[in-house]
Amino acid sequence: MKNIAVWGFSWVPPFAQGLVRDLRVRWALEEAGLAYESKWVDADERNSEGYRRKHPFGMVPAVETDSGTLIESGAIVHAIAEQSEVLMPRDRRTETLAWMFAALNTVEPPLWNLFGVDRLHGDEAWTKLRRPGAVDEAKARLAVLSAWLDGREYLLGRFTAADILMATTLRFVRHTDLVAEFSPLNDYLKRCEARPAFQAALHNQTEGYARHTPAAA
Ligand SMILES: N[C@@H](CCC(=O)N[C@@H](CS)C(=O)NCC(=O)O)C(=O)O
Repeated sequence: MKNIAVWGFSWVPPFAQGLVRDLRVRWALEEAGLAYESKWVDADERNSEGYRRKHPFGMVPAVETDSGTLIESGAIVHAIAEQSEVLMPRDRRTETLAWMFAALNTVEPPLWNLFGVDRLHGDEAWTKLRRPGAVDEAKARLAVLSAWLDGREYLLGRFTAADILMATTLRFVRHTDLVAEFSPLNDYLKRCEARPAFQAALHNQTEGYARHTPAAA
């Protein structure tokens, strides 16, 4: 993978900063030691024909490389991990992949749902009825995940690409105390976020927003 460009949103409101999924891709590239360029798309451009040729849904992240364009944060992190022993140990590829799917397919849906209830639709009446169930569903997943992490530094014991997807997923409920309620989970998230590669990725994403902050924001 060469000449890598990562597309993210040029700006998002503060409640979403540090959560947009190009963070996963940046983090994986930083862990793998692969250089990349940041490219930014704004709310209007993302629906343009030009951008939709990169990402058919007009979303981020999209990644351009010398061998083509990639979409879907999980698939992109996987493609990067395929090239990095740090992210996908050769003898534990299947396990790594299983936990990558667990992050995206089992843990992300209830956490993203709660994020939507609270942060995207919080001022709508229906959320009052929906929220208790959404919290219960998130908690049920977090309880199991926390038990798995009790006594493990990372999902597979050692750090892999699965931790990038899991930790960024846990951040979707950073506006609640749900992660803090489970100390193995809380320690895990802090451990992941303390990694220099995570810090570099967050810095690169946030720096982009600082440069593009709308005058009225
Ligand atoms: N499953 C996709 C989801 C991508 C996604 O939801 N991206 C958000 C930013 S984090 C986005 O572009 N939202 C704009 C929209 O929903 O149209 C992935 O993991 O890449």
